[in-house]
Amino acid sequence: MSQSDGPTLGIGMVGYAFMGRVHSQAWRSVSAFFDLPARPVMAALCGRSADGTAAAAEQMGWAATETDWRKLIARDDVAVVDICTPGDSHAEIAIAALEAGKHVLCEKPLANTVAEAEAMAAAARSAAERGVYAMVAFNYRRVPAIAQAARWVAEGRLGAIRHVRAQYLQDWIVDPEFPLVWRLRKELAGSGALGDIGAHIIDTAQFITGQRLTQVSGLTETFITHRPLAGVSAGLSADTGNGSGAEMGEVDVDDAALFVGRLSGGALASFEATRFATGRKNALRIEVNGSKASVAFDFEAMNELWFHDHALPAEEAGFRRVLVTEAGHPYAGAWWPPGHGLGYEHTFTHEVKDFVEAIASGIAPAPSFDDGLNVQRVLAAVERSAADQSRLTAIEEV
Ligand code: SOE
Repeated sequence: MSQSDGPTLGIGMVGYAFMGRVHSQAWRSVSAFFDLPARPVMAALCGRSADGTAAAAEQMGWAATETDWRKLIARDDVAVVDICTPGDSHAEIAIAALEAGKHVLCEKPLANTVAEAEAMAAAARSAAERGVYAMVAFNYRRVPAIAQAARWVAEGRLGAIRHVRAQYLQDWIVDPEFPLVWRLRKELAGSGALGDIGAHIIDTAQFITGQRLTQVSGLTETFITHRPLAGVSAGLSADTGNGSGAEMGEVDVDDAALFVGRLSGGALASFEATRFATGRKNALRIEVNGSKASVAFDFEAMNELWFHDHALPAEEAGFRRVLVTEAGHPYAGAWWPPGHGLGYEHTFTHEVKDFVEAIASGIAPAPSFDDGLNVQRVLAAVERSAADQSRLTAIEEV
């Protein structure tokens, strides 16, 4: 029986900017590469602008449009609500969708505050009892190399985990003329680099090690405190939305966050999330050092995983490159022959594949909203720590 004859799963998506585009690509492609228990149907796209949403739906392959997310949730042809909006609307939309019996995929970070995340997690736990599931879109768990690293840790290949060294390095706002887009406004994004990309390395570190952070201590900095005002909808683009951009607005979020922490298994961890790493575009990097072996990864070479086997004689040891494109590697077998490689968008296809399978099997997907709440609590702890300057020890000048 071809997939076109089998059961379907109506998808409704809210938002059609960068995340909406990459999620659309995932929903559009997943059935062509994975045999799913139900075929996703791109039923409706929701956005505030009727014209913008209609154009996006036409280009991205959505069958219908809505301009009110409440109507999207109410549609009978929508069984899954995919939330691709800024964080200030995640809680309201997700809770209403879950209460309406719709499965929810929500972009990260889960929310803009711990209180919102707690309410979302409670709604998800209640919904799961009714067979309605929720997942957070921490897509980097679905990079084959990162999933393979987690496998090796779980198999004991690295031994006792001693260190996690995680960075997420970007440089898209180094220019002081880059406008005050929504990712730079606390009321919309909740925080700056810390929540946007720091959330990813927190989840990735916890996913690979299978451990959770128990304590953190951090620093944050805002290097450029005022920027030209932008159109609210502008996400990553430099679209000021208001012509000259002469009027300036205060930046009320962090440009960079550095923090250290202890993991529940005793390892020490360091994290760096910055949008000012000039020359680094989307460098999610993580290195895990164990008593028996280490792994190292850089998203800017996302098909490669570096492995050091400490059991080898020192004369032979050192990090060797594993090309994570074999059929036996996570997800890779669904795509191309070894060596052809995958990209950023494939991680979202893997994400929706796992979500559809979880829904069909009645097994709650991961990362759950509880996992998202945990990350939210880490973010809040870093912010509290960074706000307490008394913890810093000044160095006397010579
Ligand atoms: C901007 O920092 C951004 O688009 C993040 O919001 C995404 O989560 C990340 O995958 C790429 O960079």
